[in-house]
Amino acid sequence: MKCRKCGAAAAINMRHHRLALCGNHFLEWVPEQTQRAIERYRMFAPTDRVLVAVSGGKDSLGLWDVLVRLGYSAEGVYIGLVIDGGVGYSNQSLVRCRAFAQAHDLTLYTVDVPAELGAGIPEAARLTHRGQQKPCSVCGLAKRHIMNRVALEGAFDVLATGHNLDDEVAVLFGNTLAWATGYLARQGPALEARPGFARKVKPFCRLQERETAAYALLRRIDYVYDECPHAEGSTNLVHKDLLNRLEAERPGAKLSFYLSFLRARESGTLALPEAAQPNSELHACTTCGQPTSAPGECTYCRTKRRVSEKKQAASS
Ligand code: Q46
Ligand code: ZN
Ligand code: ZN
Repeated sequence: MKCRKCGAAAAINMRHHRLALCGNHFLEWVPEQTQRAIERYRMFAPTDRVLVAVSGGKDSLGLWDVLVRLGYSAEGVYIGLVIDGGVGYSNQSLVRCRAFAQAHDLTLYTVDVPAELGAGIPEAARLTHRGQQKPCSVCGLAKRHIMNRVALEGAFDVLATGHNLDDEVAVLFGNTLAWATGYLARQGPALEARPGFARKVKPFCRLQERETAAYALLRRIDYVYDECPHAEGSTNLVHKDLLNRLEAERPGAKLSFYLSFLRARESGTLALPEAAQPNSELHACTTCGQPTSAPGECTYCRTKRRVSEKKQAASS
């Protein structure tokens, strides 16, 4: 297989694009594709300040690298979840993020979840019974809350995450199976800012996971290979596996499913009920001030309060 641009040996063959490229041309292609997505979905302008949520994985560090190469002002935020006591997965993630920021002379904000929430993620889930089998619900809640806070406090124009096509399609597939119209109405490459909520974008949404992995490898980005141990056995991974099998049989199925969905919604062919649109009636949390759907405290602050109460009860 030869590179379509220069005829050298191809480093990657992207069957769904009918495109094979050598390493050098692939390293040009990824930023070009990212820039196209940024423009197509009006994610942000060249002068905007971007906050990239980094986990130490290939997608988020790859995205940070691409944005910097494209000339954007991009700073990073790392949220220390303390998934496994901070010794294995979590610690390795922070080490990789710090090393990347240092090597490229970039600013990295780090937030320590136990210091914020009163406990690491698995412990908080256990104490609040929010994670009967998995701590992912508390984890998602804490990540959304903290990322939003850092983006707003730092007056960033936009918060960027490294979600790739495989992530987006798996979520779309899950939401479609459940006909979760509320989630379908909100899923997309760019989520507008609302009072108290930062604008959120996913510039890698049209790149497959194997492409972001190839990019990170070819750029020699030192990233964490392991997934979070709690991801194992999740419905999301089952959907990813199914979709990979479909893609192997029908190259382009994933991209077409995702882009057709976005086009149908954009054109109004797929009319999602108004009621499913983001709730316009939001209240400021009485403790932290972030928006919440019901008057009083937001779910994050309630969780934090319960963690503290449980810990106090256990120590007395
Ligand atoms: S939600 Fe769950 Fe992830 Fe949090 S606990 Fe791990 S698997 S990191 S995307
Ligand atoms: Zn080439
Ligand atoms: Zn709150």
